Amino acid sequence: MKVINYRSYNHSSRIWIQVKKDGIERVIKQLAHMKEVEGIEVFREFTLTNDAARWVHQRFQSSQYPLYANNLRGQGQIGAISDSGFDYDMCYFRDTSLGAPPIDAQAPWGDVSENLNQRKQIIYYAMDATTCGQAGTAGAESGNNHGTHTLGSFVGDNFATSCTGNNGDVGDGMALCSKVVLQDLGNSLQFINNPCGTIYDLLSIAKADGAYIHSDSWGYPCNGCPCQGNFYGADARDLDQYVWENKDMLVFFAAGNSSGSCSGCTSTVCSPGTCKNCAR
Ligand SMILES: [Ca+2]
Ligand SMILES: [Ca+2]
Ligand SMILES: [Ca+2]
Repeated sequence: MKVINYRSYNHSSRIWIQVKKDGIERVIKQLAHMKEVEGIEVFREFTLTNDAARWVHQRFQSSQYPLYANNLRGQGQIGAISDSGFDYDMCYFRDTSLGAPPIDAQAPWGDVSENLNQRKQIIYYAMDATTCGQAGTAGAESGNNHGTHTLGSFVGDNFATSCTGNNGDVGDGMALCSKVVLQDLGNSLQFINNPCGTIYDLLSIAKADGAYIHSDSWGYPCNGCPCQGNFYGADARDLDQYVWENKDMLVFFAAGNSSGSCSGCTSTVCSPGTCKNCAR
């Protein structure tokens, strides 16, 4: 048995262990008899999800934007997003006078100050180191535009036109006037898959920077039918625990991409999107 990582929170602690296949039954029996153990779960790898558009969420009629018509564009708000790397220099996010956002590349997270004067990105957390505790690399890794795509859907605003005066440029995001906290988990979602931390950590770091909305487009894959990722487990519970302790935080999780490819399955929303105190 090998201990992979350990995280301690106010509400509970988490230990990730690796066990050889032929010894797994014996280890589970031993752990289950310990009074300190609340639960034992199989750890699964998270994958990237989400595919979205602005008008779908506003009226589900092409080119109609009732939220913008009522001047709801994310003004004065700070959102946070965790995903694969972000192309922070793209026209939808770039600050043409201040340049790159402040970058916090290594734990302890939060020791680099955010810059609220930035047009869009007040801080970039490069949490994508392959080894926990090492320095990460800001920016999108080659061959993966998922984080840039979801960030654009969330708060993107091409500087060609001001966010306040119209229905946005082509490709602008939903909350086009909002600022944002970026959490780069890496191409393979290393931060949560290795695992160096949990959704509870991501929400804590975001709130410390003033974000009260957290966008997440990742989760367990369906892995066939019946969908093996559709369950309520430790990760969904971490999210609910955080929201229970921080009732001003609203977390959005993608409902997944499996409903079309998983024919016959009725429940293809996967953990942690199976959370109870979140939006999907
Ligand atoms: Ca990166
Ligand atoms: Ca740091
Ligand atoms: Ca724009």
